[in-house]
Amino acid sequence: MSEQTQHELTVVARDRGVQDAHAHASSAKVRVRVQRVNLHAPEIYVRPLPEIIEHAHGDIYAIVRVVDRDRGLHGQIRDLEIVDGDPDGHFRVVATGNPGEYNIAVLHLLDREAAPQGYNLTLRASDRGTPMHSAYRVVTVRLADLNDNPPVFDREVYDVQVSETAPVNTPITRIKVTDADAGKNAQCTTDYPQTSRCGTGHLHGLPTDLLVCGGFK
Ligand SMILES: [Ca+2]
Ligand SMILES: [Ca+2]
Ligand SMILES: [Ca+2]
Repeated sequence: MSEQTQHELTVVARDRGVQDAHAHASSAKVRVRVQRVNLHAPEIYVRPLPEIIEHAHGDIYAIVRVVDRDRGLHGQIRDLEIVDGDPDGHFRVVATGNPGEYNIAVLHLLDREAAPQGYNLTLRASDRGTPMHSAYRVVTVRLADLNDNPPVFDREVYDVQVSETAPVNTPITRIKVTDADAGKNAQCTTDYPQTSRCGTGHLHGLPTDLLVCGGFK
């Protein structure tokens, strides 16, 4: 579509001759070309998934539609890019083939533990107008947790000494277990399968005391 529209006017000039028979008239054409202006920045509309489960092959996280209210070249979309929020290149914008429609594709498996807050992808859409206009939109990607981490003790071996006369409920040592997952996937319980003399504890990433539950005699 042309970036300008043209209007043509005819202008007639007549003199004021004394008698109509001797009046003269001339005409000229006035051509007016109206240059289109890039008035609007593109508008970005996003339809994302609610969340992605980590380590799942998601392929596509969101469908993005970009529109521009200008006409002609000023209203055509040059590109849509991820300009921030994805330093390791986990996502990519892929054109669908439909004008102004793109997918945000997941290139690599996502690890919730590496990005517990998820991702805030900043999208930038630009038109082909002059001067070029751009618009930005932040898309939040939430990662759902998968139970892919075991509990981890803060030590492999706890060497402790305790008196054989230690009364019941005497603290022996403090044990800490952590789990890098989230929610229930990170909640741990402990027990002591090799002895009945010690109690059990419930850990949520916090230290717990191992107590004397029976006599050591
Ligand atoms: Ca525009
Ligand atoms: Ca876990
Ligand atoms: Ca996990």
